[in-house]
Amino acid sequence: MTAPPPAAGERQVGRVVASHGRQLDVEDANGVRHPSRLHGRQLRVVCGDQVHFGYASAGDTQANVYDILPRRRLLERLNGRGLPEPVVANLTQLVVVIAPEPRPDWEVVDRYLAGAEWASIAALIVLNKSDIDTDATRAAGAQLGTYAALGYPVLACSTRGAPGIDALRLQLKDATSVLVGQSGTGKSSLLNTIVPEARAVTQEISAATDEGRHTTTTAALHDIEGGGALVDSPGVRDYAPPLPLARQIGEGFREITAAAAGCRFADCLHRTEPGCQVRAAAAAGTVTARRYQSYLRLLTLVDRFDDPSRPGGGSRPPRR
Ligand SMILES: Nc1nc2c(ncn2[C@@H]2O[C@H](COP(=O)(O)OP(=O)(O)OP(=O)(O)O)[C@@H](O)[C@H]2O)c(=O)[nH]1
Ligand SMILES: [Mg+2]
Ligand SMILES: [Zn+2]
Repeated sequence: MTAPPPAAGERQVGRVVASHGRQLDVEDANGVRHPSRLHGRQLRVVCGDQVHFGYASAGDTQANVYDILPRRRLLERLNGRGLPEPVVANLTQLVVVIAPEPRPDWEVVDRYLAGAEWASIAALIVLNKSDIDTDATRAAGAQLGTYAALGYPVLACSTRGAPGIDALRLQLKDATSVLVGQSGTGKSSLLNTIVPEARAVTQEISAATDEGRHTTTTAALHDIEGGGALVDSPGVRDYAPPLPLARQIGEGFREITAAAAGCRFADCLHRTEPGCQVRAAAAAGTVTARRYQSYLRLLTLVDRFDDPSRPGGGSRPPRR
């Protein structure tokens, strides 16, 4: 749809539905899209942001985005220097998409979930491509049981006819959800199934490497008929959320938080401290060894970014 440009100087509130560097698509209150550019060098806008925008003069083909309204929840990632970068703003739910192919990287799943816990964002896990009838699918399904036991909603679905899409629709209703996960798990395919008008580009996984090829390169937001919005995001090879202090890392892992209540020391990091109930639980299997490893590796990452003598170290701004 094309809109008559608003009168020069008039500013309205809109929502960023796509962002390609400094070029944006802003949707106004009537659902009309306005190609826009950032006004001001310092502005850093992401998909999902609420912004003030308007046309500088009548007849302009592009609107200007002047500023960002306060963000509620924000999905962020750590860049290589250990600095947080915004990915999607004002979301309410993180949907971690895995598949039998490419093989799930569970540490990436744990990091998304930990980031969601630290940022108070609801999260669920979706096993897509459940139409593929292989041991890999069954193994992934079994791992999902661990997460269900922790209270995370989990569901299996497929964009190729097998059941599960209705359950996913129900989870997405009235929420602003972002699809995240490894490249090639079928995030854009899921978006196209839920919002057919989106017509997002999808692509076969490269057969040579069994690695997704990062088909989606920018996040884009689409309204879901009947309520809610869905953001498709580029796949990742690896992911780290912004990290809290070392003693707060455990709060990203529900079972570690629960077991930590029994540790001898209140500031126990659950590494080698005596009287650590988390380590005991990991040895006994009530905390899965794999999740415990994910926890320890995040702690190591905190050490690295806090150590100024290391590359990228000491660059982390103080948090909380
Ligand atoms: N068998 C099967 N294949 C699927 C399913 N969903 C998606 N695919 C295929 O998986 C491949 C990758 O799908 P995409 O939707 O492009 O994956 P993506 O997660 O968006 O990938 P990136 O944009 O790179 O992150 C495509 O060849 C899809 O046709 C499914 O439910 N079953
Ligand atoms: Mg995609
Ligand atoms: Zn402990």
